[in-house]
Amino acid sequence: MSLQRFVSRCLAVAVAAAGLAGASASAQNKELNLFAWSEYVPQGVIDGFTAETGIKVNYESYASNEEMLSKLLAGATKYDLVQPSEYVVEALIKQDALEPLDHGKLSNLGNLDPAFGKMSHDAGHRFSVPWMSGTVGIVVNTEKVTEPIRGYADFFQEKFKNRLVVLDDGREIVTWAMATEGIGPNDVTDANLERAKPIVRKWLKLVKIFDSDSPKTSLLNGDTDLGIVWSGEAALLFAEDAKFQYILPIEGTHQFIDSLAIPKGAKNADAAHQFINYILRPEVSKLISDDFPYTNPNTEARKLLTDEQRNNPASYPQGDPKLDLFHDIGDMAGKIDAMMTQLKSEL
Ligand code: SPD
Repeated sequence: MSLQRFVSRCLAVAVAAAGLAGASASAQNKELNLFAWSEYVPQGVIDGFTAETGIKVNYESYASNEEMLSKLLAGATKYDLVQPSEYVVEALIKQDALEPLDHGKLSNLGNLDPAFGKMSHDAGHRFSVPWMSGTVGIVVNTEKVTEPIRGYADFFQEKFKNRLVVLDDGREIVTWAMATEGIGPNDVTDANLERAKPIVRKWLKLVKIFDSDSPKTSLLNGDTDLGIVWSGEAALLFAEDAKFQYILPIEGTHQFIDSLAIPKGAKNADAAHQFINYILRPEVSKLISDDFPYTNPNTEARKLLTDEQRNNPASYPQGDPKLDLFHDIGDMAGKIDAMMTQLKSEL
């Protein structure tokens, strides 16, 4: 065979291979398996993305970081995009469980508030892009509860037994108990867990409903009068009726940053990048705020919000509240789970 024929045959093989690879890449990126928090992703955003790109989005939801982690790390299903909070992004990066983001595919990254790119869990958005930020705080139905409620110690009182809804989230609950002892949210040690344990035991007996999906529901329908909830839930309550006041506990509370990230080995990583870039558009990000009014990390989207949205005290807190991000606490997370399971089994 002549050299020329050999080269042209090699080229033909290479082109065919590239065609096959392209075909399989495009087949692969025609769907997106999104694993995200419940009550957080508007159907309109998913539909808009599909209409524009032809990519079908399979949205499966979870109610806690721990639930997401256990399914993700079990590896049974392959997700293309997950939505962990800051301390879980930190843990997943340490475990080398995330794909680095290709910033060349994220032309809308510059719309984000630069402050979010300086946070230690993922400085420079190497692996994650913020979806929404928020706080954990107290909602008081002021028509039913007239005494001042300033923090966790005021909230968990015997007289409020069976009138309380709280998040069903062990790390959060333990943090509240530690805060009443002056212990920071990231100082989770065996000794500090032992200090928190009797407090949590007493508190759990006062709670009527544990609900991380939609804690606003029981407050709205009058089944509970006080709640410790995600700020976006509180913002929806306030927008519905100003009798629902949001208080950031004086002992301090969690500021969370929930972000999109691509698990290592995701089959549809290109579709995942397209989705991330799509939600970074100001008008799309505003749609998320319209349905789920957390703190929008997108500077350009914030400009599109109404005054009513920007002035909602749960979405955009005023003053100088004591807020902390959570950090990865390694094996102590399992110890919190075990303690919470034991205390709940005593109820
Ligand atoms: N329904 C959406 C709730 C999002 C809450 N994310 C924060 C988790 C911090 N533990």
